[in-house]
Amino acid sequence: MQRTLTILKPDTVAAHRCGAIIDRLEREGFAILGVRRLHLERAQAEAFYAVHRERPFFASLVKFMTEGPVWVMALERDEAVAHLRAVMGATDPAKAAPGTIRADFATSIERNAIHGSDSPENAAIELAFFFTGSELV
Ligand code: 3AN
Repeated sequence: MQRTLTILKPDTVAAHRCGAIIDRLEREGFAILGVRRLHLERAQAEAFYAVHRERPFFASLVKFMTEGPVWVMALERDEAVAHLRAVMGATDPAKAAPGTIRADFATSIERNAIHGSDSPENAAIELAFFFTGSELV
């Protein structure tokens, strides 16, 4: 079993699509070990996306991620990191395969509905960013 972190982004929360996406995740075999609904502060979003600090879209990404509440979830299943990435689809919804979450719910490369950790190493870092170990049951 492996754990990964997902964020249902402000566009998903505003569109009331959290339930639809969670239904897909559960049908894909993910167990939800932890859930938090929170409105990220600017410093939190900047820290979470620090790896993208030099990218031209960084300021816009931080503005988007702080525009409204998000749902942060810790997920578990076998091959959780790779499987979540497959179920999410490509970053750009125009390139996301049919049937993926981003193909169905994202509206642009920025407003792309969902985040998923991109490696087991980053999953561990991102899980610790939002949850203490004892919170994940
Ligand atoms: P992913 O979310 O698929 O792992 P990353 O980590 O490359 O993609 O990008 C993090 C986030 O930054 C994306 N989810 C998206 O919201 C935003 N983003 C990525 N690339 C672009 C871009 N070219 N223009 C605008 N926003 C972008």
